[in-house]
Amino acid sequence: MKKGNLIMLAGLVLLTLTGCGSKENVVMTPAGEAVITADGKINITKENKDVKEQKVSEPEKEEENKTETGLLHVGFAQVGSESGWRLAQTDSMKAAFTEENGYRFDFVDCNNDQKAQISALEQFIADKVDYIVLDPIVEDGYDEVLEKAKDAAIPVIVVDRNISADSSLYTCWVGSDFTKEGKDAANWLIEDLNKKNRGAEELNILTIMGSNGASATIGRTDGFEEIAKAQTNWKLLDKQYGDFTKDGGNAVMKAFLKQYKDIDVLVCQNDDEAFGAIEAIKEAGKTCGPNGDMILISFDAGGAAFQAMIDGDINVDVECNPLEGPVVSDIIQKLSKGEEVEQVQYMPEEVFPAETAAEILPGRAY
Ligand code: GYE
Repeated sequence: MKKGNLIMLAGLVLLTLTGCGSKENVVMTPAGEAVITADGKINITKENKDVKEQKVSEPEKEEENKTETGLLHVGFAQVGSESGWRLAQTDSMKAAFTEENGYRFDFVDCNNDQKAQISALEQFIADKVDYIVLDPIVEDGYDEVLEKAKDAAIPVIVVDRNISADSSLYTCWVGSDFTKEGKDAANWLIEDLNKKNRGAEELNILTIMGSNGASATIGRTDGFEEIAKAQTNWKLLDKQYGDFTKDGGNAVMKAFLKQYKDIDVLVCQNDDEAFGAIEAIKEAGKTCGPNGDMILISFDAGGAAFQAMIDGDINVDVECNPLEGPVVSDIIQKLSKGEEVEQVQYMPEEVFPAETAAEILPGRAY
């Protein structure tokens, strides 16, 4: 028997004999057979044996996490692998949470399925991980599982997308200001049109949104529309979900091209959707980009999108920074030392118009 278990056993026996333990407090002898109940009687039942197994196995598990391996056990419930941005964020997390850096890292790709994500979180809680990292697929519906993590005293760090749950249910959040990204896109459009003396032109605008319920979708849509609705000559014709994928962007754009003959601006809420839309636009014999038939605005600003700007297909890309691994690791290190961390941390981000792409691409990290 381990030293920790012996101490725990002695403590519980003492509690029991001094009458401080509740009637349900039952303890096994080191041999694992006899049970001493609160009233001092020795009892052997299958039921009690089960209780013993629960009580004594908890500290054993903790020891396994922290002392035996010496590693901090972190579980990451990732959204999925829908986009280039997502793969860059996964790489950033995996590079930060290595064994050499002192971590045991459990990575779960939840394939854009909230139920699967909640199960992954429940498994992390059952495994008694030291920290949970959650990138929430949608904003709502995590309250109950976060309550369970809180009851188990497992700190939860939310990354990238936001959740609607009360902030007392998680330790902190690190990610992007999606509403600001949406506003930045609209403000870039105002400036660009003004530079070209097109500020007063009637504009037909279409949006391919991300996935339904994701805070990245909600923020980018709200931010863009807040500015757009104040421009009396801008017409927001339509918006449809493209699920942040190339296929989704392609399908929505094909439908838009059938339905709308006069498109001035297309907003794609991520680069993958933009790549799918560009294919559909070209197939339809049309063009997009700085010298094209329509202005194309994208979000994320990954390397492939810089190339598409250089190739003349995208007008501007609003950056969304996926390099969250080192930031989250730093938060966990601080928490482990008992230090305070910021409740909300935004990633640094910029806006990249096509004319800056050739100069900037070589220095990009993703
Ligand atoms: O823009 C998109 C990804 O949540 C910010 O999700 C993220 C978004 C990102 O699939 O490419």
